Amino acid sequence: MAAPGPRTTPEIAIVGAGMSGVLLGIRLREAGIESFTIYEKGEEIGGTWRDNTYPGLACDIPSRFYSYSFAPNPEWTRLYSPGPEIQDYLLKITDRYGMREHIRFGIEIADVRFDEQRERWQITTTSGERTDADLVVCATGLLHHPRYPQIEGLETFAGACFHSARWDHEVPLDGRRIGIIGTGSTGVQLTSDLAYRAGRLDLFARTPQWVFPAPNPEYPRPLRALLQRFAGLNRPGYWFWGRFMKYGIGRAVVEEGPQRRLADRMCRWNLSRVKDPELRAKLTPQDQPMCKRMIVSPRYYDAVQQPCVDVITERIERVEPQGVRTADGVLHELDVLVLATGFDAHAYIKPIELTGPGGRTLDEAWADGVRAYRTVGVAGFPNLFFMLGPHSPVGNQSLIRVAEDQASYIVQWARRIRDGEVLRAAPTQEATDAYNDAMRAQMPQTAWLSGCQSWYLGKDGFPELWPWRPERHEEMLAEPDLSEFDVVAPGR
Ligand code: NA7
Repeated sequence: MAAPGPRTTPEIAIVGAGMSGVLLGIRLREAGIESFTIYEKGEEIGGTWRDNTYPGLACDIPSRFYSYSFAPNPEWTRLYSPGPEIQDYLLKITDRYGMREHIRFGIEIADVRFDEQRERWQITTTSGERTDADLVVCATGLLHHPRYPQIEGLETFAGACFHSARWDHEVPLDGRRIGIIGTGSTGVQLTSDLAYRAGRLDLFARTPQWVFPAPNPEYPRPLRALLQRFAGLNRPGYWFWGRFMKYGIGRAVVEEGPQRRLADRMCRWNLSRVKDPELRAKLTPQDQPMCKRMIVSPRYYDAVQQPCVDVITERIERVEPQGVRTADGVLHELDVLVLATGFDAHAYIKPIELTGPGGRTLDEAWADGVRAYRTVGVAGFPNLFFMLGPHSPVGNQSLIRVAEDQASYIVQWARRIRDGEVLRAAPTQEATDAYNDAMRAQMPQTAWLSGCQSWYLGKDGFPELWPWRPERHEEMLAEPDLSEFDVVAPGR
């Protein structure tokens, strides 16, 4: 039986209206493709920048570079902007590029399965609505599912208790006894803010982390006005910070060399600023800098030296109605308990059920560990792409830059479908295996396997990050390599 004819108006379903889903919409429209829908389960765009509203929230990438390359933002107030500014920026871009008319808010996708007869994906929402798509893109984000700790008695706490990504703004903070569990980027940013507001702050630090002392200067008003007036002046900032990240930390995390040594020294020097030797010992990590995601903060060590702050490294035994009891028997009485315990970065599209041709599910395909093709495709799953999917995080780089590489790659496939060159295409198993083998061979050069636990590691203990220099990601996604795909043309 001949395959169906060309899909000149390909239906494209994008799941998620965060930074990457909106970006893909903008790029599709630029390519003259308007037949796309972005499904968003929430009531607003923004993904992680919509969900996270905790005090002290900021991006750890310089904002001039944490911007869409085609839409610089003259209004950034600081080198590392606060979270609300980033969400504001994303809202403006969504409106400026007319993306709202493509977004269906409040629609949660439950099931995506390939209909072999019609050679299309069939999508079912949680309310039972069904629709078809020629191309499905999972833009569901990386840091999306809060991870709640398994601590005995957590539910018995009598005060306010919430995850950092589900901040309860009704709860007063000033002058109160606040506990924070977790010392990742979130715990560090929270501490840097709450140390100056709390009556007492107990920081439960199971594993201390290295902190890079990047300053965070304010951009003066006259400069912002100038950048507003002359748009071209924004370009050097993007270029400079892009280079800085690419040749600095972008090298340090994936290879030995002067960048890694410098980052290492900067972190150690930063820690040496903690005067009290006992406190300094508590804050000294056992692993190498950058094994976990490097934390960027100019204020953290000043914050932990505030008289109201207590860094607690004793193991948490349980939570009781009055507070947290540690293994030494001490009860740390609290009014507010914040769980800065991170996210399940390995859920990807879950809880959506995804079933490809032959009834093979994505869970089955990834039973032995996550194996994607060049961060975007999956062998045996045609016309299915990921944005910020497996191995996408390019160590401490701007995920916007990473998403831009992926968006232009996906648009190239969408064009081929629209132009009748392709009906469906999936990466071959052989190409996928070769890519994953090369990645594994490279991993020992990175800093992530130097002996720590982190959200970078997948269930097979293998980091789900990009192990090469950032420019390799751009190169690998510059153009589809057709020899690595099983391609079916229309009508064949
Ligand atoms: P992270 O970086 O995953 O940090 C989570 C923190 O929570 C980390 O310090 C964990 O300690 C701690 N944690 C988790 N569970 C527990 C329990 N049960 N008891 C004590 N401590 C616990 O999440 P973040 O939100 O800070 O940052 C995520 C990313 O967002 C970040 O990397 C940036 O890219 C932006 P552990 O180290 O496991 O001992």
